[in-house]
Amino acid sequence: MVKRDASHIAISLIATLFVEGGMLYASAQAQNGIYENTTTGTYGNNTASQCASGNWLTRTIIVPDTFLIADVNLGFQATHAWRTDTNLQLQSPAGTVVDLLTGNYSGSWNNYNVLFDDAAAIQVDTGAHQVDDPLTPNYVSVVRSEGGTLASFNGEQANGTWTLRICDVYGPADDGVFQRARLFFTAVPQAVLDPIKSNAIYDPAALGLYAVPGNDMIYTITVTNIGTGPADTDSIEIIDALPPEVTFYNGDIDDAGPETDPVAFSQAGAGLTFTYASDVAFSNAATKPANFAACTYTPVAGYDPAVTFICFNPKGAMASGTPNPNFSLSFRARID
Ligand SMILES: [Ca+2]
Ligand SMILES: [Ca+2]
Ligand SMILES: [Ca+2]
Ligand SMILES: [Ca+2]
Repeated sequence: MVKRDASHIAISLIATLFVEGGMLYASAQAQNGIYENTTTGTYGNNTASQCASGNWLTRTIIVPDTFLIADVNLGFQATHAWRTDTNLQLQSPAGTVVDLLTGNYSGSWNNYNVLFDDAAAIQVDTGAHQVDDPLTPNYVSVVRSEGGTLASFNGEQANGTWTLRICDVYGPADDGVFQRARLFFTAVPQAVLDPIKSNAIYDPAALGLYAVPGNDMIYTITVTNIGTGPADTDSIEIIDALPPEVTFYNGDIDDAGPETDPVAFSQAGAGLTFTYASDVAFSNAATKPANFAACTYTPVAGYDPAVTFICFNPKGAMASGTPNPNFSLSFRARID
């Protein structure tokens, strides 16, 4: 679900855009962040039971960005003379825990310098990975977990504190030294809707009219999808507060011009449909209606001073792409 309150934007639009569903939220740069911990530390002198009871070396990685996870890989590097003593767990901000290394002390190979990736051809410490890991470059051996799968984190929010728990289940002959770990994300494509509101004097005869009381204004809300994915079908709701110094005009927005309804719609690449009768509603409430369905006022013909909010719900799944798709909604109001 994505919700963006357009009142955060420094324009006069007091609108709420709702974009419901799986494809929204993260900024495109989020997946380019570097989320890594390089604070070394010794882990060891545990027995299996101590390890299970939580006697871990702990390292955390903070993800400051907000996005949903489509895929995550974990880079992990530790020095160890008998590396399969290592038990490694990763816990997400949501609390999901996955074992990457189970501590089965099955082989004496030195060091881990791995990238855990569910898509890797081989499991850690099997096949071609039954060799010492070199320590450069970082995370050079691409392997699958021998415990759970990283896909368990898919669909979760990446933002927050990730925790690594590391222990040596077979001591005290040898300990390990944690060197570094890094999270690599692919974000779920998301719609990010950017609204702008503008106004212009209504002057169809080009008389050079001024924005003074008695004349009409055309207000236009333009919404651009600057994100990487489409908005969910029918999910866009815009609730705009009419400026207090104007009165909504419930008539033909452009008189003799080609429009016929009180609201004009246009789009570029957005792939939406717009039907005035079903996709525009009104409110005479003092405070912002909670959603489009709560806009239940029927305005009278002509100028109606009772209208306080105008509500829009264009239909379809707003597309993403290059150039960024956009749509515009215009209505008319008289300056009091
Ligand atoms: Ca060894
Ligand atoms: Ca992966
Ligand atoms: Ca050991
Ligand atoms: Ca007209």
